[in-house]
Amino acid sequence: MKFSRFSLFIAVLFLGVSSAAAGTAIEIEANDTMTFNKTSFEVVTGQSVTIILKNVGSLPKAAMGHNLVVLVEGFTAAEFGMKAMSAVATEYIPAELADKIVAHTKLLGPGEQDEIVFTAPAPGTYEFLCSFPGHFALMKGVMTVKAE
Ligand SMILES: [Cu+2]
Repeated sequence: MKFSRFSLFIAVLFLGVSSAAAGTAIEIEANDTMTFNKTSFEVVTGQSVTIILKNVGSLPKAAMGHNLVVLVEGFTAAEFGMKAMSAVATEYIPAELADKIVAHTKLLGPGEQDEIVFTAPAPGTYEFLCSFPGHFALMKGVMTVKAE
């Protein structure tokens, strides 16, 4: 009797641990009309977040490449997008803005996809964008991080 109660306790403990550590996956598509099919999503602070970005378009990467950059709280898609335009050599991820980025995918050509994994930061709202020149006007959104 004592032993089975203990087993139950262990099982509950495991369940608790696994649900706390359970991650979430968000799939977002980018297309030739310069849009993300998802412009907002919610996660829980401390949660492991996987973002899968798919470029479902067919235009060449040099004309219609897409990435997804999640910014730190308070830094806007417009600010990042303006500064990213000239960062051709680093695929529109300016080295000087490294501390403004929570996570980013690589730049994707047609039919490509990339996956990024990060831990959801403190509760708040975080803008994300595609930093390919000019795209941030349409390709942006908000990640909301909720408290546990
Ligand atoms: Cu784009």
